[in-house]
Amino acid sequence: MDQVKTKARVTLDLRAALRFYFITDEQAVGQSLFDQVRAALRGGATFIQYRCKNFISDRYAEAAAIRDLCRLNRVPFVVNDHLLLARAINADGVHLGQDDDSPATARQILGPRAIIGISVSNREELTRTDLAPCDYVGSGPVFATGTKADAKPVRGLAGLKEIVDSVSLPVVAIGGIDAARTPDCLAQGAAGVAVISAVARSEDPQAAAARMAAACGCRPRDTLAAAWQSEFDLIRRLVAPALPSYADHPTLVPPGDDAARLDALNNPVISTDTLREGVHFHMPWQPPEAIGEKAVEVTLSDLAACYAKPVSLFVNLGLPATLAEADITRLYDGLHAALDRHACRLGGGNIARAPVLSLDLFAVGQGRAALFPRRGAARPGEGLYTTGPLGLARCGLKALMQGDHRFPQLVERFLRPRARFDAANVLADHGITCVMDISDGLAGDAAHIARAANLSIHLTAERAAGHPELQRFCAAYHLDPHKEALAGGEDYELLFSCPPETFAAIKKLLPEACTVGHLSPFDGEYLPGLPERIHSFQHG
Ligand code: 3NM
Repeated sequence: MDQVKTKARVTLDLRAALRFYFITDEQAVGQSLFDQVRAALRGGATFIQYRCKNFISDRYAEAAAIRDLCRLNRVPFVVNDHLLLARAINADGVHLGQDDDSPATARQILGPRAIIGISVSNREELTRTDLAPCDYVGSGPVFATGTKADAKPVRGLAGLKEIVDSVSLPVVAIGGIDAARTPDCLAQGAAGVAVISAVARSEDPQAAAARMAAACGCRPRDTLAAAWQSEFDLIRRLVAPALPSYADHPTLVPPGDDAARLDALNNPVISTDTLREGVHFHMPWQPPEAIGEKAVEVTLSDLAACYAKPVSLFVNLGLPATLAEADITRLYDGLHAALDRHACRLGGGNIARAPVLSLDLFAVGQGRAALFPRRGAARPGEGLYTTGPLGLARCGLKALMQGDHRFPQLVERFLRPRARFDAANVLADHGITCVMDISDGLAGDAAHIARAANLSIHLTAERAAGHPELQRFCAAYHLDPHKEALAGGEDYELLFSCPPETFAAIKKLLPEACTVGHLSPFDGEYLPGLPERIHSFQHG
């Protein structure tokens, strides 16, 4: 047979991900499709296909929940047949049969990054299939299957090998496969095996999935559910990297006892923060280390805004049972890295099960004796300023969600903001008394100052929107950079007010600082003339 070669779009990662491919079974009794996927993932499935021939819109929420579960586990999630459902649900891709929409149409609708799979049973189908837009081929039935009513004639291992040898795309074997038959399929050069009944119709789907994972040479997923029995062990391992550093940190008894003891702190300053998956961070777009780092930075940012030097941080972690233990360790790697950066120590904390990953953080810092900035200290006639450009993090998240790699500085700002202790020191040295960090967006945070000081603020965010990459991003996506700067939260720059001549001196030391408003006596509106409605990140 002629070799049907196509340009490989597929990365090695996709080939590896196809190893243990689970497909949902709408005929299975007593188990929802969500339950099936959860069991398959816990057992070690590396790829999930949502197959629901009788899909009706009532099932949308379940399909979306399965997608989220796959994202949480970093396992690709594709939809069988329903191209528009794949698009609506923002799946990672689609798997098409010979009689479905064409791969070219799928590529057009789902975009360049989508995973597109196509079923090819035999030589005749291969010659009429346009493989160019495809990323992988599903080939079967290798063995007799009772699961697919309209299955083609059985092709056997030789038929599978024929397809594997004819295409340069990874091939997934399907049809009547179980753990015992898996090695034979892989021996034909298949990248992986796809199964329905071997997992979904087994007495114990998770154990069956673990058997399949073992046959595929994949490790069972090391989830917290498995690690939970050794909770104290987990805590010890998470805390261990910090312990050597306590030797030179006299203010603290290290974690491990019932409570931490801080030696007498002059002017203690305390702040708390909460971060929840799906609200404050998003596992699909943020690596666990970055989530850990950011959690620390945003909590310490409140201390920076109060001129306090960080001393210790307490972390209460809510962990979903589906989270891999390796991801928790990576989260703590990020946490320790950020704590080290600020010479801050982990004071202790707690771990509990939770429906989604959540972090409640509590920071203790040492304040300055004579200076504790207050929002209400702003005065009419002063200018309002930030320590750097705004809107970057907001647009960085948008770029990440689009899979657009052209804006690294924006993405970096979203992923790894830094608490501005450097800038806070400059402001403190200039005696600035009204400071806060920008976490909810300039408009929202300026309103806090206006309310606390009972004055009106005329915002002018054009200069804060001047970052060249932000300008390029907004041009590419037809957005107004001014609005992005006004609405964008999570930049964690400091917002402060002072007389213009003081700002001139500060600007010499913080060249990125810029004017964002002017303060005047209250005229009936806190933020007069604010353009349209500004959507800031307001979390309930
Ligand atoms: N497609 P089981 S065979 C969905 O030959 C499907 O393309 C096939 O189910 C093909 O693992 C099949 O229970 C059913 O045999 C696979």
